[in-house]
Amino acid sequence: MKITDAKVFVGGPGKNYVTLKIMTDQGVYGLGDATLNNRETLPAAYLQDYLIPNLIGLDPRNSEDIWQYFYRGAYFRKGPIAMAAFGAIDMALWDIKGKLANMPLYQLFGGKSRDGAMVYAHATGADLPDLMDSIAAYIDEGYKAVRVQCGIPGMPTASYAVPETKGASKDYITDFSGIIPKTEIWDTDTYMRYMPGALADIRAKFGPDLKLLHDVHHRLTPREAAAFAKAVEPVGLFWLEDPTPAEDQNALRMIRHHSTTPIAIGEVFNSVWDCNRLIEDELIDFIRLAVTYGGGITPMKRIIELAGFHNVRTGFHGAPSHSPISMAAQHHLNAWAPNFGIQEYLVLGTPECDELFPSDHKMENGMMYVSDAPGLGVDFDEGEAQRYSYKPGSHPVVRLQDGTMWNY
Ligand code: GCO
Ligand code: MG
Repeated sequence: MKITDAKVFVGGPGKNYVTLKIMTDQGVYGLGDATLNNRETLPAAYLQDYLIPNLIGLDPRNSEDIWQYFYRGAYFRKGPIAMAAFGAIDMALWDIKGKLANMPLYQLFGGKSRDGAMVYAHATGADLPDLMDSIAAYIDEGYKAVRVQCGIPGMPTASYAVPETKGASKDYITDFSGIIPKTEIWDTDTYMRYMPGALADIRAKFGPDLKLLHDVHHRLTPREAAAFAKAVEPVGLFWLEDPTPAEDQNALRMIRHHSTTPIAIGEVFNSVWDCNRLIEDELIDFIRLAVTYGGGITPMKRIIELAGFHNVRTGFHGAPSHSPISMAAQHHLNAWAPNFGIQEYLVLGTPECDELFPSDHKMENGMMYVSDAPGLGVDFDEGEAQRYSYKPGSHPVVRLQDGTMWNY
């Protein structure tokens, strides 16, 4: 069996999805997602210029060897652009494998460990009452878990994920007004004084059962993060996300020494070498790599298994910049992984998106039910794809009040 051709499409309804389609001499094809948010043309070029010419003629069933061929063959290791491109190829090869076996992917991983996988939604508000309304709306829709972010009184500008005005929404994933990012101004003291009390108010209003998550979006130093994690302990968060940037894996030790608040990290990681110490030294509770930036199903299965030995559960990144193809790969991993924790899932199901990526993965009452169709269980309508093309966009950058560059 041989790979005969592969194509890359960039575009989609309100997003620049990077979709890879690998064709074979037996008529079976596979799909992959290489979307690297706001840098989408780069993995697309890597695929087109280097990887696809090397794929032609290879046996698509040898997904392990093909992954090693590209990873080791590149000489330069890791990096989100390369890993997103390798990830798309790997997903597509697993899709082909599942279709050849006539089995949904979760069966090839070891079968189902649960009926449905719990997901969390994003509740946001310009201020705390606005956020409370947003949380209540998600509870009405049946969600069991919500991530909560709100505007902070006294903060110079609206910050991460938070709209400027009540009732408004904000596309903080990609702002299509231009390639030059807007600037948000951040003040850590204002955040530290306000947010623990706001989280306590949310817990008091909604009671003990609702699973509450909060994303710090890399804004604190390790010492500040430790103080914050300790202050919010009584709230009983399901997780505190990205409390501090984790290029320095050792930084997480400070938080662990001072608090039992569960820590989730990893949406910007792209290799086991970004999180091996975090996992092995049990400094985190949830690992958030996405199957796209993580290099595909092949390396992600290894990370999940390593995490399982250390009581670290999964909580994969699921921002809307991931196409339904990589989300499908995550639905299959979530159905199987014995150490599954939760899945971030932001409603992708617009009619346009469903027409471009038909599938029968189903969301019901805050739970995701994986499709039983062979392979990834998601298709790609090339006719529909002709309606879309690449549109430049950006997400904000962050500075402190004195102008110092900070972390978005
Ligand atoms: C999340 C993330 C996203 C990122 C986005 C950047 O928890 O979903 O923090 O909101 O900001 O993916 O591209
Ligand atoms: Mg996040």
